[in-house]
Amino acid sequence: MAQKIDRLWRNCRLATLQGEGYGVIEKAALATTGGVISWLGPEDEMPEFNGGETIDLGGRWITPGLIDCHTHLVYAGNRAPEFEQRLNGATYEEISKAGGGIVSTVRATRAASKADLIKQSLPRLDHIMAEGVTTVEIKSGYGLDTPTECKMLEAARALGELRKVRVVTSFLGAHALPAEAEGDKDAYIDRVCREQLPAAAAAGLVDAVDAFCEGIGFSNAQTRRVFEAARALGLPVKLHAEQLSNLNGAALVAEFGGLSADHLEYVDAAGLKAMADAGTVAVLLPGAFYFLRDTHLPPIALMRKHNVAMAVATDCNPGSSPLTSILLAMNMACTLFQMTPVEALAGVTLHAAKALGLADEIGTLEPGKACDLAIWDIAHPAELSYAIGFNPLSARIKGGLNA
Ligand code: DI6
Ligand code: FE
Repeated sequence: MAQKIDRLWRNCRLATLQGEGYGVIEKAALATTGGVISWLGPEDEMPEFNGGETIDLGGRWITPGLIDCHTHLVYAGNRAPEFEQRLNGATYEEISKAGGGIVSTVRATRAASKADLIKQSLPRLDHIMAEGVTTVEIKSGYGLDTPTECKMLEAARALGELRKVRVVTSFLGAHALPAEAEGDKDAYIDRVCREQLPAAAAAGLVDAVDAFCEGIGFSNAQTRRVFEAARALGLPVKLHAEQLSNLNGAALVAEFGGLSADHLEYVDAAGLKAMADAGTVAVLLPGAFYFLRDTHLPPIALMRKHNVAMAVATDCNPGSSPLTSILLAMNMACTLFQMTPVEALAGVTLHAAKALGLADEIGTLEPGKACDLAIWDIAHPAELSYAIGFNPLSARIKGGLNA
């Protein structure tokens, strides 16, 4: 009996991201049933299907729906004045030490209602989704107290209800030191571990736990305490590691079997070796490198040598990466970091899924995975990394439906 399906896309080309390179299937078709991919392959090998609408794609390409696996897109206000200060000579670290930077966004985010936070964040999400993103990670970290951290995570979850996109949340209470902590980082980490994180986790708002391990953030020992609290709650960890200096954060997050270590401009071979052994993904954030006019490149060749999976994300945030384009992040990964277009595409699909612990559900085109697709008006997948500021998306499919 013919297999029952809901929809069939035919006369298309697939970049499955399975096997070698793009995992191309020419003259292909893809079927969906109940929101998952039920069949894909060359059209001339297609079995007989029963039911469903057929869509002729006229040779267009299908990739997995893109995944932005590192964003801070929920926040209030913006930091354009700080951008101006930096161009008048101040550094990101100086601004941070003078009470600007992250804590200025904390002031604005604390003052905003949840509804206002959603309203201000929605256009950023819409812009990201318009380039074929079907899953987005969103961090807290501009609250730095229990009510505001929870408000941010609730806003993030609400965005996932308002739009046809999967939202994955990360708790980032250890992002910066709030003014009321009066310089006492250890006492603040106590509150993160004993109050903020347990409260946010109990409310079901936390998919993973992140921290900012950095001179202007928290030490390796303080980060370890956050990870121990996460472990006690059964939550996976990830880390902003080695962005501006090397505090051995990569090895630390790997020790905890972490999902990802992110940024990594200053990571060394020992950190990468630990990540490779633990299966921890390197999340590269060229938008922050670009916007901070950083010159210290992440060691991409060493990552390849150690077989560390590399993801790419926008890091959408008001201070170091006001970027809402995953395609531009891919372009920058190629131009600034010399990643290849196939690495960039794997970085926003296959490896981004792994960085979120969702490799079984999304990130490649294969039967059984969610039917989250991006359909492109392109002649070759390298165009996705090549163009600057051009969006060739033809359709975005979430769970088998146009979204
Ligand atoms: N590293 C970053 O690049 C962002 N957070 C972090 O820990 C910056 C966040 C900001 O400046 O608002
Ligand atoms: Fe970040």
